[in-house]
Amino acid sequence: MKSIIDKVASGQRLTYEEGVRLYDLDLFTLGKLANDIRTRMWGKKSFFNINRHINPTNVCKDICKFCAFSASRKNPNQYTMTHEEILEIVEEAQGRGVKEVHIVSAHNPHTGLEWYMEVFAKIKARFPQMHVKALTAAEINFLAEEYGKSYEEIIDMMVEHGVDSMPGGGAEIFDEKVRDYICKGKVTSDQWLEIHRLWHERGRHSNATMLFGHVEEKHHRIDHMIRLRELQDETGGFNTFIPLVYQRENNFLNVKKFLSSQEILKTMAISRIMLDNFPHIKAYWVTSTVNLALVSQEYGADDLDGTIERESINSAAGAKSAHGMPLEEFVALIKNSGFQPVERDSLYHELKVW
Ligand code: V47
Repeated sequence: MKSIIDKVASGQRLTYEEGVRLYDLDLFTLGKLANDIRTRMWGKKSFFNINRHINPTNVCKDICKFCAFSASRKNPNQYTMTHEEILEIVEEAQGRGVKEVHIVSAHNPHTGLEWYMEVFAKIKARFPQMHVKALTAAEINFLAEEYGKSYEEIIDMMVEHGVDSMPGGGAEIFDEKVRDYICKGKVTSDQWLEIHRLWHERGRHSNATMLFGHVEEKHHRIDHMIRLRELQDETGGFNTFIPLVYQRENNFLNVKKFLSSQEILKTMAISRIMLDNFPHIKAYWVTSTVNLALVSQEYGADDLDGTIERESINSAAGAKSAHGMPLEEFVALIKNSGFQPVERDSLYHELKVW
């Protein structure tokens, strides 16, 4: 173990095997190693943005066992927003100072490709300053398959219609066996990585998530991180890694075990250590709880996402995020935990130190 600790302390990259062994370290040793890296990179800064999540439809062709958001036997209330409804949300949000809309939908085969794409152009035409973060690799794969297009063609359309950056959703867990069990038929791991590679080749940025705390084992998490690290070595296009804690309510995975706070913090710290080429690690308060996200700032995380305003995917599965968080409260929580709240734009340019 000492050699692994020495390697991390001297800034050397860990192998897959060493990454798996990190889980055997005690929480405080891991925290210290991760916090040293975080402090070297960002000092006491904790980044956030003023954003609005919009989930325009929950009608989905795919069946992911962990998902409580898509309309199904457990969630019979289907909805699909019109473009006007989406634009009204963006208008109200802009009025409150929101600078990014994060738009993620289910895979709805009834709307047509235009419904997905044209709303971005309409947003950009009416609100040119608004950053549009939209379409996960899972949605892009769905649109390509459904409408007989290549990934390149869908990505060209995104660029033409004004999408600025891609969110990190749909990555789940890359291990093929686990993936087959939790979300068979959805975008494969290789496809997810390929789509992000193509997006990065256009000079664009994206994020990467990892859904953990369900049926996967610890070594699957390390494998997931290594696959991301390899792509990042090639493209440098990822901004942030976001470990998403699995929420257990209203879905078909039926996981009984509870992930301990200790393991969530360890995973946060291990992400910071393993992903030495990712600028940011995000503690997404929606799935980790606010308090644990604040503690995560001392375990490698330097970003807390944002105010969110409304959120449907994770809150459908039990997260306490349906109504976001008021800006003043968000800033006060970061300050009270001993960190410096830095409002950023979607690409991590610093806008205001609060
Ligand atoms: O891809 C679905 C996850 C993701 C559950 O890029 C669940 O900045 C926990 O990707 N328990 C969507 N998670 C959210 C997402 C995201 C969130 C915040 C920031 C960014 C970013 C991206 O939510 C899905 C899926 O992995 N999810 N069901 C669940 N039961």
